[in-house]
Amino acid sequence: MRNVNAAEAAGLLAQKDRILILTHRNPDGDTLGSGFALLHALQHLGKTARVVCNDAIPPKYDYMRKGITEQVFEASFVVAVDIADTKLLGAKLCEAYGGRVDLCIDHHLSNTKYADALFLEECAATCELIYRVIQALGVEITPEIADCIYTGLSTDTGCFRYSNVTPETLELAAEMLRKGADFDEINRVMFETKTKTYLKLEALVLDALELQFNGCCAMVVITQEMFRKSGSNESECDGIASLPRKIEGVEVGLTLREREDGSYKVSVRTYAPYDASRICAKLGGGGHARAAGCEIEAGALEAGKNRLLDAVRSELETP
Ligand SMILES: [Mn+2]
Repeated sequence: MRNVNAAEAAGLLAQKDRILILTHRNPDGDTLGSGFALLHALQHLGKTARVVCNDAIPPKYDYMRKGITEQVFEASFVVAVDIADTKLLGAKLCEAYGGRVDLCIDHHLSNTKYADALFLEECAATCELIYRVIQALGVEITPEIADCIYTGLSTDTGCFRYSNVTPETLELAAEMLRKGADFDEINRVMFETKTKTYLKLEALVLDALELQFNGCCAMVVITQEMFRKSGSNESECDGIASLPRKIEGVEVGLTLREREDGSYKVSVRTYAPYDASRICAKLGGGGHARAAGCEIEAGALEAGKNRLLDAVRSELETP
C-alpha cells in the first residue's frame, strides 16, 4: 500500500481504461455520489467505466445516472470509493474484488489500507476528495457531476448540520451550486421525503426504544419482523441512525439493525466529547468520532448488546 494525493490518483486513472468503481453495501449518498461523479468524469474522458454495488441502488438516486452510458466489460482497474474496509463491499463484491483494489479514495481514518494506492484525507465526505481528483483529471464540473458531489456533501453532513462540516465543505457546496447542482430538489428527496412504510417503521422503532445510563444513551433495535410489519426495508433506513440521538439528554445513540442472515449492523452516533469510533473499535468496528459502526454476529444479540453497552459505559466514564 502507498499513499497518494489527488494528482497521483488522477494520474493513475488517466493511464487506465476499463475502470470498475466499487461502492459500499447499503449504499448511501456519499459512496454513490463519489462513484457516479467519478464515472461521469471518466466517461467524459472517453474511458470505459462502470459503478457497481453489492446491493440494489434505491431509485431515489436515479438522477445520478443522467447522461451515463451503461457499459459491460472485464475490469482492468478497480477503484473503491468511501469504503473503509473490504468487508463493507458486501459478500459478492468482496469475494470478486476484495483482494484486487488498485485505488481507494476514502475519508475514513479507520481505513484498513487494503488497496494498492490510497488517497485518504479526513474530511466531511469522500465527494470532497473526488472533486479534487476530477479537477486534477482536467474535467469540467457539469451540472450532473455537481448533483453527485452535492449529494455526498449534504448526506454525510445531515444537510450541513453536523460537526464534520468545515469551511471547505461549505465552499465546495457553494461551488456545486454555481455549477448547477439541483440542490433544493436533492434536499427534498434526501431529507424531507419519507415513505409511508418508513414512517410506519419509525413508529414501531420508537415504541421499542430503550434509555440507558440515566438517559445518556438511547438504543433502538430494528428487527426483520419490524421490516415485515411496516413493509419497509434497509434501503429506507439512511436517516434512522440519527433518531436516538435526537432525544434531549442523549449523548450516545445506538441503532441495531437486523440483517436477513440474523446478524446486526450497529450504528453509533455521539455528541462531543464522546467518541463513537472508540466505542465501535471495542467490537471490531470503526468510523468517525461522531459516527461509527460495528457488527453483532447472528445469534449473539444479547451478548453483543452487553459488550456494546459496556463500551458505551466506559466511554461515558472516561471520554
Ligand atoms: Mn462517506
